[in-house]
Amino acid sequence: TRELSLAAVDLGASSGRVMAARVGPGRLDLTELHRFPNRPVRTAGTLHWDVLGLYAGVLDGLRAAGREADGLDGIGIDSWAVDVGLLDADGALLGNPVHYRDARHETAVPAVHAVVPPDELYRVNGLQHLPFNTVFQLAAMRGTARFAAARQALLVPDLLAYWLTGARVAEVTNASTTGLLDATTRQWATGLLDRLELPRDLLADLVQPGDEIGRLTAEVRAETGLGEVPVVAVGSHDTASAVAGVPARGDRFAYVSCGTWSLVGVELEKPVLTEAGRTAGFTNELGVDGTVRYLHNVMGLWLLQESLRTWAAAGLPADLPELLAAAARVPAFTAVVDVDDPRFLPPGDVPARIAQVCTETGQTPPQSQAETVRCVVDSLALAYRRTVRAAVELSGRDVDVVHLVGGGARNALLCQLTADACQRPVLAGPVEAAALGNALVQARALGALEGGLGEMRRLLRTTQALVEYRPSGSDAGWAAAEARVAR
Ligand code: ADP
Ligand code: LRH
Repeated sequence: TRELSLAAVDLGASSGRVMAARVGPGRLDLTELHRFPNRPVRTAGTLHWDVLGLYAGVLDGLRAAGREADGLDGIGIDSWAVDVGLLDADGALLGNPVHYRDARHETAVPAVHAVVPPDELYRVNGLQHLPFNTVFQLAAMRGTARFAAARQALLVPDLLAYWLTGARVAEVTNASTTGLLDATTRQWATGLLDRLELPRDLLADLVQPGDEIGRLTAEVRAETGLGEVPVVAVGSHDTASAVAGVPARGDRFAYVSCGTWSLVGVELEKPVLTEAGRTAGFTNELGVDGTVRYLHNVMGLWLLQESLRTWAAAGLPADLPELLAAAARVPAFTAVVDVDDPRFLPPGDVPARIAQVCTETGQTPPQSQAETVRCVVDSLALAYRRTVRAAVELSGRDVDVVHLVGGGARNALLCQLTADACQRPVLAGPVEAAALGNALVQARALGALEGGLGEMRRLLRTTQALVEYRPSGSDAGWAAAEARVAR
């Protein structure tokens, strides 16, 4: 075993980054080489991802990685889930991938459920019902000229890997977010595809984290100055990489992968496909090394991001650390909302929507920006409380600690309130858990590390700085606040 230089490409809904990792026995260093905003673009009524802009950012980052490290041993790519690019018979991209926050997907929900009722769908795919799951997106596109020309649908990391290597694959952790993967057999659910009249060959062959996807093409080598570097499949769903990057000891832990979304749950060996889990909104996504990420999508820091965007557009202060400092001085539970209210999903004036929900639930709406931020942070901690409790009850896995990873680990107010709300210690960090999980899977595949997730996590614990928040205060305030959030 030797030390390797790796590039971890991690595309979140708010920004993309290319990180350089040095990994070997006892060593795990991560440096940010290139970060670029991920700004959705609306054209002719449809919200898109600017996927060519993102790919250009990836190439810039890889060029920098090659320069800094004097060559690279491997590249891994992870991104947000569910969204796909359609390729025509020549392998050309048919338009920009549609953003999961576009409202059109949900028009197909009744049509899909008419063919496969929701409880039956869940028994096969084990997925939390979200109106933008790929199965609904594809059904919504049926009948369009674009769909008629499509021969293949590639998830975003697979699309980027295709452009880098020429190889078309479907990495399994991200495939598990489509609604078209059988949660039990872990193969494409051909029965579902047939019933929904979606062509089987629309989906590429599955690969596992650790498999080599291909080597950089001559074109990419010329663009980046790199050699024939392998692109290695990682947990290409960012949440799969982030959970691999949780520095847990043993299996009695819950996690909050806290970025644009907050993915809250536990890690299991086998899926839980119960009706109780379905109605509670729990998903069985696949993780690295055959694990199951039994979790619920909580609306997450999106509520803050979108509030800041609204305020900035109105010329109001929009500095997050300053607003959080002000929110820390607002009394707790002035107002609380159910962050999972579907009205918060689409882009728009989130502070106005929060005010409306408060009015509907008989609470005085926040009177200032600081009160709005406090309402969001209290309400997120409250959602983590009920979700951790539900994950424990539904899975039977007890937990002693909550690991909070991703950008939210920088939010000390949120971390402390999460410890208070969950009545458990919170271990915050690493912020770049997804990039670390990405790099660790590559490092093992390329021979620089041995062992399973336990060994990877041991390396994380010995190399990454973590902050512990102890639970404080009484549970009574949280229990009362919980009762106020009308579900
Ligand atoms: P994604 O991967 O979904 O794009 P990240 O994991 O990068 O998201 O997290 C971004 C979020 O992290 C921001 O929306 C913000 O709420 C939070 N964050 C980033 N920096 C800070 C900071 N200095 N203080 C508090 N929160 C922060
Ligand atoms: C987080 C994430 C989440 C998905 C959502 C679409 O970035 O991948 O796990 O549900 O984006």
